[in-house]
Amino acid sequence: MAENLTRRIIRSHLAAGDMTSGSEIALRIDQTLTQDATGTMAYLQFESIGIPRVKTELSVSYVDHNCLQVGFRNADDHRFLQTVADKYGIFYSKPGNGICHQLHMERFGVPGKTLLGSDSHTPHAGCLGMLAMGAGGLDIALAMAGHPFHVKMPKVVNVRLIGKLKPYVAAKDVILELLRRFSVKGGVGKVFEYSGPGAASLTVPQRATICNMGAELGLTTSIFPADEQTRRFLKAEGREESFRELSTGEGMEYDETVEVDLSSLEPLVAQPHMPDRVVPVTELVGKKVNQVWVGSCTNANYHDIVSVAKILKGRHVHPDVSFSVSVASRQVLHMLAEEGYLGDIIDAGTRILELTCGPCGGNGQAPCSGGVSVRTNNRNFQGRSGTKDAGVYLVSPETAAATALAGTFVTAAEYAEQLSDYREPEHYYVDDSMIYAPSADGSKVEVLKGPNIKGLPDFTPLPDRIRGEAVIRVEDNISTDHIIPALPEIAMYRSNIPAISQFVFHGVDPAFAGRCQEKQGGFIIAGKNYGQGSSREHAALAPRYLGIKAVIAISFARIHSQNLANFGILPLEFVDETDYLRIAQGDVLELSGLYQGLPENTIVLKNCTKNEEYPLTHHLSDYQIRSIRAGSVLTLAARATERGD
Ligand code: MIC
Ligand code: SF4
Repeated sequence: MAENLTRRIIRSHLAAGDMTSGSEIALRIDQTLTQDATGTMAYLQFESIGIPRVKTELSVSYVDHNCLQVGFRNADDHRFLQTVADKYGIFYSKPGNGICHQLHMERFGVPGKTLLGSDSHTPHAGCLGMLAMGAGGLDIALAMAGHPFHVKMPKVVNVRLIGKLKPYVAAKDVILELLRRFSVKGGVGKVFEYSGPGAASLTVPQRATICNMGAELGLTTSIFPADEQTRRFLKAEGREESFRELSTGEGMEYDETVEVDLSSLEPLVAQPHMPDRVVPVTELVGKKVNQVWVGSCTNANYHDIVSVAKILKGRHVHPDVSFSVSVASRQVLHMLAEEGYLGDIIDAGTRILELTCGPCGGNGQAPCSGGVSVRTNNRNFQGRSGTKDAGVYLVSPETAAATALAGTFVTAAEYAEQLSDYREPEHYYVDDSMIYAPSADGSKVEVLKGPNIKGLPDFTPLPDRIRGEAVIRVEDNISTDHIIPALPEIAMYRSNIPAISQFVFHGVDPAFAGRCQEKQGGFIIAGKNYGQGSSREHAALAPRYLGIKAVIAISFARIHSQNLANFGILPLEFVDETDYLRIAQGDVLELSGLYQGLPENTIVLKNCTKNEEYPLTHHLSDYQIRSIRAGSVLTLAARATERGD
């Protein structure tokens, strides 16, 4: 049996480690991407490592998240990002050019390469046969400095697709079906590698939607073969020379196989407040809707918006619905304008938004109180939209457009005819004039930092004994949106850790930051899958600033546990998950003998209030233990640079 594509790419990029699933490997990274909300920290960290130029084949800095620009902070951050990119050898995509994942797919992704991005939806580029992973900004900074990326060797699952989608059933319904089957925890420690005749029938942008939202399954990443579809897409982008054939599936060895018959799928919807609360749209037919938004990196590509335009053409949005569209890239917007589709969308009574993430992370378009909002993005955690008591429902663009017209949930089945003649363009319009190449010699470039850009906090080394209170106890599936919301009034402090730390658990327990300051930090106690969702390292950095020393959970999401370890917070797990229930907020807890107990994995948590002991475990590598002891990965990396390693 031949080796699968994921393992082939890993093998060809392996810097260290043993490729047995679950053990730590170090991977060479070819390309990196950042976006503005995580990029500011990533570049401050890169600067602090002290290297004159990035060592990757390609690094790109996109600006797409924090673009509302209420006050000076976002604009200052953008200026910082542009100058720092120019100085250190990074391409810079200006705000207005589009959303990072869509742009990377269009202009830079290359089959067979590795990509690390400071955004959890970086696996989007798996649509091109790349091994693309999300990580915290610090991991990206280290990758740009030439360090390999440390990750657990994943299990590889073959997702065999057979059959063909009906015209009103979309790629979004494929990934919603997988979320329905496997849940938001189902993909942890795994890669989904797609194969089969159904996969061959999907275009690159359709594959992108599926890979993108694999992040919601908790996957390390997702990948499609690089085949004729890939060649056609790269050719249409004027980049056929980047193509290289890479197959998946038949004759290859996998840890598991799953089959999905595309022809059996019907339109699906993820209900509030979790992407895996999936039911058929037909179950909600008749339910009134207040708002519909088509947009985001998941579903605002050319095919998506053309389908929306075809459904809207000659019709008008329901009077009780606020309908908005954000296109994912300038290339797509230009084509829609030229081909008349934009006119059909405007005529239907649509609010046209900027080419950014926008409403996805609550940057504008918050729904009305108790509202029903139907969206095409990937996450619907409570409060993420900006209205805590609103319910966000995730659907395909086709379902969204049909629903906007009806004013209640409906599928796009009645538009099947209009949708069935879609063809991918032979040529995409290409205009890279909003992507700036860096200066050949960056030594004279001045990096401009506004007053909102604060330096990095100090990372003091880990003591052998930690004592403190359980300052909060939270449930299962706490996302980073619960820990540090992406809302604009908070996200504008992404480059200012002291300020953003005041918002930790803002929507869950607004007294948290004050309590931490009063108690000088302590412990977070959590249920399963703690830290799912985004890659934002602020969900670790800000608690660390508040004095949190360990998070003790039943289990963790991959990127977040890595971020905790990067910044010197211990991610520890209960051996007996019922012990989670024995700890109450305010209990005084103690961990001792850490220097010996961490390498031996024999840590015991003492509950001094109840006089009980709970055995703990961890999945930290030796490298992570060393970095936690040193205070952070950054401390270790800076030492290595000083030594000239
Ligand atoms: C998200 O979709 O949650 C975000 C906003 O893109 C985050 C990144 C961030 O918090 O800046 C992500 O997915 O990693
Ligand atoms: Fe932007 Fe939303 Fe995509 Fe995150 S998920 S990159 S906020 S569009």
